Amino acid sequence: MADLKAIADNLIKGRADVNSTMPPEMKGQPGVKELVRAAVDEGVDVEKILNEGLIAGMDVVGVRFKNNEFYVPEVLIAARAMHAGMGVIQPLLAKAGVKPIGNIAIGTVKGDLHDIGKNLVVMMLKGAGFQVNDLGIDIPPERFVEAVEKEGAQLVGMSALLTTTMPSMKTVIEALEKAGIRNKVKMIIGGAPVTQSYADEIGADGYAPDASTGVDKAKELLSL
Ligand code: B1M
Repeated sequence: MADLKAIADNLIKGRADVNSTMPPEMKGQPGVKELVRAAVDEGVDVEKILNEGLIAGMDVVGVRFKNNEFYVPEVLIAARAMHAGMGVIQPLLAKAGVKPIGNIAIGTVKGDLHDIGKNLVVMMLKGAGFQVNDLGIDIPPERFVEAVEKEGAQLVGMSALLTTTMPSMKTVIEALEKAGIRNKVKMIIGGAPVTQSYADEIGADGYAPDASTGVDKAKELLSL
C-alpha cells in the first residue's frame, strides 16, 4: 500500500532514489522517486502525494533548518530528493489542473553572483506549493519588472549577498514604481547583509533571514 509518510521520511533523509546511500543501512531500499512512482501506480491522488508526502517532508526540513538542527548540505540533499519526486508527479499535476498557491519571481540582484541562499529559498518555496520563476543571478531591474508585468508574479523576491549590491534592491522597487505596477506586487528581500530595517528603509514589504522564514513571509504577504 502507498506509504506517504515513507515519502516524507525519505525526503527528510535526502534519499532521492534507490541508489542514494544515506543512511547506509537503507542502501537498496526505494527512495522518494520510487515511492512516489509506486503511489502514482496505485492510483493515489497526485495532490495527496504532493501535500502529504513531498510538502509534508519539506515542511519538516524547513523547521529543522530554522532550529539549526539541519544545515545547508542537509537542505540541499532534501531538495534534491524533492526534485526527484516532483519529476514523477509534475506532468500529472499539470494534467490534473492542480493550481500552485501563488506565483513568485525571484532573483539575485544586478552585480551579485551569489545564488546558494537564493536557490534554497526557491526550493523551499517550490516545496510549499508555489510556482517559482527563478530569474537567476545578476538580474537587472527591467527583468523584475517584466516578471510582474508579463509573467504575472504576485510577489517578487530579491536576494543580495554583497553590501555593494544591496542598493540594487531599492533600484528594483523604484523601477516597479516607475512602471506604475508597484501596488500590484509584494516585495520580499533577503541575504546575509540584509536586515528588516533595510527592508523598511527601501520600502520592501517583507524581509526574511532564512529560507523557511521566507516561505512563511511569502504566505503572510499573499494572505495564504
Ligand atoms: Co562571496 N562574499 N564574493 N562568493 N561569499 C561573501 C558574501 C562575503 C561575506 C565573504 C567575506 O568577505 N567574508 C563577501 C561580501 C562582503 C560584503 O559585501 N560585505 C563576499 C565577497 C567580497 C565576494 C567577492 C567580491 C569576492 C571577490 O571576487 N573579491 C565576489 C563577488 C562576486 C559577485 O557576486 N559579483 C564573491 C564571489 C563568491 C563566489 C562566486 C566564490 C561564491 C558564490 C557561489 C554561489 O553563490 N554560486 C561566494 C561565496 C560562496 C560566499 C560565502 C562564502 C558564502 C555565501 C553563501 O552561499 N552562504 C560568503 C561568506 C559567508 O556568508 N559566510 C561570501 C550560504 C547561504 C545558504 O546563505 O546566501 O546568506 P545566504 O542565504 C540565506 C539567507 O541569507 C536567506 O536564506 C538563505 C538560507 O537560509 N536568504 C534569503 C538569501 N536570500 C534570500 C532571499 C529571500 C529570503 C531569504 O527572499 C527573497
